[in-house]
Amino acid sequence: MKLKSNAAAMKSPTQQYIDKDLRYGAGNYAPLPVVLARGEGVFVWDVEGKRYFDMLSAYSALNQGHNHPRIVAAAKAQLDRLCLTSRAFHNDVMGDFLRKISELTGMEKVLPMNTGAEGVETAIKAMRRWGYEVKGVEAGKAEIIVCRDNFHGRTTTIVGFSTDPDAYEGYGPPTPGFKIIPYDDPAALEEAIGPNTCGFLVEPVQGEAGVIVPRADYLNRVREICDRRGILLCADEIQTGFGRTGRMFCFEHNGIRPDIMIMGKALSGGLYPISAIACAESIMKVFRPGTHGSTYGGNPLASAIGSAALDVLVEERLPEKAARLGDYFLSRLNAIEHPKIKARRGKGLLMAIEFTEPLAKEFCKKLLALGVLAKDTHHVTVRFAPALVITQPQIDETVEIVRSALAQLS
Ligand code: IF1
Repeated sequence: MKLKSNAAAMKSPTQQYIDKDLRYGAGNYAPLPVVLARGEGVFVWDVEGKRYFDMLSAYSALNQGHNHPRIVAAAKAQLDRLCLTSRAFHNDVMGDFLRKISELTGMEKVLPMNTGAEGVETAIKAMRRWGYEVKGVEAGKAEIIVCRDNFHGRTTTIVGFSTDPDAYEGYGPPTPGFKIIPYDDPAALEEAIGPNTCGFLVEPVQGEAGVIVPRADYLNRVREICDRRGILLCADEIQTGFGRTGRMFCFEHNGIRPDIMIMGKALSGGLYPISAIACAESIMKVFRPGTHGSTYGGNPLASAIGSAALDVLVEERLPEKAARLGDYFLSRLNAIEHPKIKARRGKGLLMAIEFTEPLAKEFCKKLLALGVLAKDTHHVTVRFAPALVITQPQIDETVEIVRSALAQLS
């Protein structure tokens, strides 16, 4: 008894927290050995009081920065008033939230859900029903085209059309009705479309694949093909949306609009899981009472948080900031010389360094020791995606740490 508590006392607070996670948690993640306790803007602090630059921003959920005071205040005010009603009744917060999404996206109708994956599932249902009810696809035959190396979430249907074995292996049988084509290849889309095709689901920049930015006119060509062939273009803006790439939505760089937009992550500024799809009434009308829903979707707390999160993006002009500071950040990364860096790329404040060999994890561990949090993907790539509230001096400081970590690489 005494021995045991002595042994526990000798462990660092960090190790004690980690031990508990490992003891009780499922092994579906392999986090870096840091335990975070507080966040503010671009910074987080661990349980021992050490400060880090957060270059992951919860995979772009924190575009507004950790614990943005305005979003936190909106959440607290709503917590004291009303949190959940279910959609069996109206609430006095959701309407304004949906109006703001409609105005930002230029889409007539909005359907709120919770997680990104649910948003994607909602879009899949919308495309299929549109296929049957509007396009006239034969019952049970609807087909959706997706891209190789996609990441759209973790449900069984979504991982069923993943090409990453880590994501799909052992979870079959896959949901039928999906066709996989190469990314950034308009000709492949043209060829894949058949009489039963109802839509094309695509990420404007592939995040998990390693920040793969397609050719500049890719989305324009995709838009033209979808129009001409009569299928829906559905953009997954869950990671690229809300200012991350330098425009409010990434497809705005191309001056086009998808038919269905899926959003999530920064829609809540990191306070709560909120997702949504937005589209024209002619598509959204396929959902009638009882045909889709969610207990928490559009709840008053989520609506208040989402409403404030959108106000912050607009009023602090975060998309413009991401464009300007993203160019600056990437130019600073480009100025670093290192024999093992193969590529540096990005759009706005969504950037990545790719190594010539699997050094990404080791690099992230060096960054961690020096006070920068970043995440490796596919062994060779490290993403940099700070909160859009980051300042130029903070970028300079981060880049100096990146330089030091690179110098320490074996
Ligand atoms: C995890 C990745 C990023 C997404 C796009 C839908 C979803 C995501 C474009 C689903 C979610 C997250 C999930 C998270 C890791 C992260 C991720 F590395 F796995 F791929 F960001 F790049 N569409 N991406 O990026 O949204 O249901 O999670 O809310 O650990 O799975 P969700």
